[in-house]
Amino acid sequence: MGVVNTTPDSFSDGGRFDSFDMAFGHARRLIDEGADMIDIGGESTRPGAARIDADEEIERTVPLIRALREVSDIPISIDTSKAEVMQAAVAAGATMINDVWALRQRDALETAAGLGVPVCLMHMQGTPETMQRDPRYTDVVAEVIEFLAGRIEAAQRAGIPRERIMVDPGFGFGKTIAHNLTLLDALGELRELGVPLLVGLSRKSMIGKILDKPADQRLVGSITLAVIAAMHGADILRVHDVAETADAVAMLRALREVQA
Ligand code: 7PJ
Repeated sequence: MGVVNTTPDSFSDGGRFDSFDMAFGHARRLIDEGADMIDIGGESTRPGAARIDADEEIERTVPLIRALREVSDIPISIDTSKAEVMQAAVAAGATMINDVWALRQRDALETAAGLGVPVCLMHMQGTPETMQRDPRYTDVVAEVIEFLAGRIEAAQRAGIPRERIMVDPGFGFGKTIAHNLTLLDALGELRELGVPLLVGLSRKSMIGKILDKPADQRLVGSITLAVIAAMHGADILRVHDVAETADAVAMLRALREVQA
C-alpha cells in the first residue's frame, strides 16, 4: 500500500505533495513502482496536528481519487475518520476505508457499513492531539488485541462482514518506542484475530529516534521494519517507498517459496 498524503503538514512529506499535481504525479509513480493499493489521506494525524473540517478534507482528496480512477483500476483506500469524507471518497472511486479511529467517530460505523467497502480498523490510545504525551499500558499486546477484537465485533454488529475487515496495531499512535517494538515482535499474536493485518511503520518517528535521523533519511530503517513485519505475518505494508519495499518483500517471497 503506497501512501499519498495531500496534507500540507503530513508526518514525513513535509508538505512536498500538498498540491494536486504533486499528489497525482506521486500516486502515479507509486503505481508504476508496483503498489497494489494507494492510500490517500487529507487530514494529518501527526501528534499535535490541527484538525480540519470535512469539506476541506474532501477538497484535498476527492479530485485526486477521481483523477486516479481515470487512469488506473488500482484499489484506492481513503485514510479518514469522517463519515462525510468516506461517502464522498467512495462515490469518487475509493474502494476501501482506512480509519485510524477504527470507526469510532460520529456515524462512521453505520456509514462504512452502508458503503459496503473493506475497512481497516486501527488501534490508537488517546487522540492525535495528546496520544504521544505519556502513553501507558499494563500489557500493550493484550490491550491492543482486546481493543481490535472489540472493534471487529462492533463492525460486524453494524453489518460489516468479517471478510471485509482488517486490523492494524497503529504503530506510533499512543505508543512509546518500547511499546512499538513489543508490538512488532508480537505481531504474530494479532493473527489470532483471524483477519488480515495491515501495518504502517514507514518513516515513523520511532525510526528517527532510534537512528537519530530526519524523515528523509529513514529508508533503510523503514525497509528493515517492513521486512520484519512481513516475516511476523503482516499482510499489507503501508509504505512511502514502494519500489524499495517491493524489492525487499520479493526477497522474502523467494525465501518462502523454498520453505513451502
Ligand atoms: C497509519 C495510518 C498507520 C494505518 C497513518 C504516518 C501517519 N493508517 N495512517 N496505519 N499512519 N492503517 O503515515 O506516519 O500506521 S498517518
